Amino acid sequence: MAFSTIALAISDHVATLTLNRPDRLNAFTEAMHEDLRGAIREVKAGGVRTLLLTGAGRGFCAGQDLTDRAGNTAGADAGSSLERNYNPLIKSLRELEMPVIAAVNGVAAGAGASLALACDLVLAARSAYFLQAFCHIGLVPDAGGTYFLPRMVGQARAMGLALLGDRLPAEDAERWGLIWKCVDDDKLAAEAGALAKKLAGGPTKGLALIKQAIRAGVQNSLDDQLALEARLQSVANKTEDFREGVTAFVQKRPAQFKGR
Ligand code: LHQ
Repeated sequence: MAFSTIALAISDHVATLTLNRPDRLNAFTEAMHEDLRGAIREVKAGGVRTLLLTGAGRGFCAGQDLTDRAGNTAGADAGSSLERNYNPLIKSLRELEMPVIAAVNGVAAGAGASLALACDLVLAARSAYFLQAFCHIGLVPDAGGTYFLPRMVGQARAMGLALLGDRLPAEDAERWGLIWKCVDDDKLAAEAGALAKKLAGGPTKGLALIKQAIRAGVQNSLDDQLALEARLQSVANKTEDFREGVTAFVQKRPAQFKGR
């Protein structure tokens, strides 16, 4: 499928999805949402074992394109745009049965920051920053922002970020536990690529179950979480990759996981 606002490259079980409107810092438009739906369909169609999201040019994503008429930005109902576009996007990324990595190459603002935070692992270039831009235009953090932030950095920091809308540099984001890792700008693409390759060679079904368990652990009681771990472990335990992992351990060789 050909896309006009993003690029999708699939190689060695890694899908690299690049937001590609660099002159607008990759801000979301209605057309981009349509492209993203198509790309996620392709990723789910088979063979992909890790998704890597990044941005073209100097930004990662500046959130909603505030000039996109089709996106009903000014005057029309932002809530319906969220229900139609953003909420399904965030849910579909969270539910993908494979690791999803964000390589944040530059500013991640508004819903662009939420997009990054919806990913399982976030790497960011040292010069990148996260910006809860919503308060500057009289809006509420959306696309999951008010869900992710307090869970990831606690109430005090979430409130400060959302009410003040100051830039949070990548190094602080790492220190605060908002992201996995901050790396030098010139190393971001290589590090993110290496991470994606490593994860794509992993036991994909088991990794998907890990995502599910860690997410549920944030809200479950200990009893519920212990029960969930038992259920998920019986699923993991029936995969071909589990058998391969144990066999490889016994035979003292690296495991060759197939994602099955
Ligand atoms: C942009 C944008 C942009 C259009 C940069 N739109 N052109 C909202 C409403 C409805 C439905 C659902 O959800 C939402 C959620 C949201 O995401 S609301 C938050 C929307 N985003 C923002 O408010 C961020 C606006 N952008 C900025 O504050 C700055 O551009 C940042 C801080 C991101 C980057 O600043 P600079 O590095 O100084 O770059 P710049 O401002 O010069 O931007 C470069 C170009 O990109 C510029 O165009 P130009 O023609 O002058 O070169 C900007 O106008 C354009 N651009 N963000 N969101």
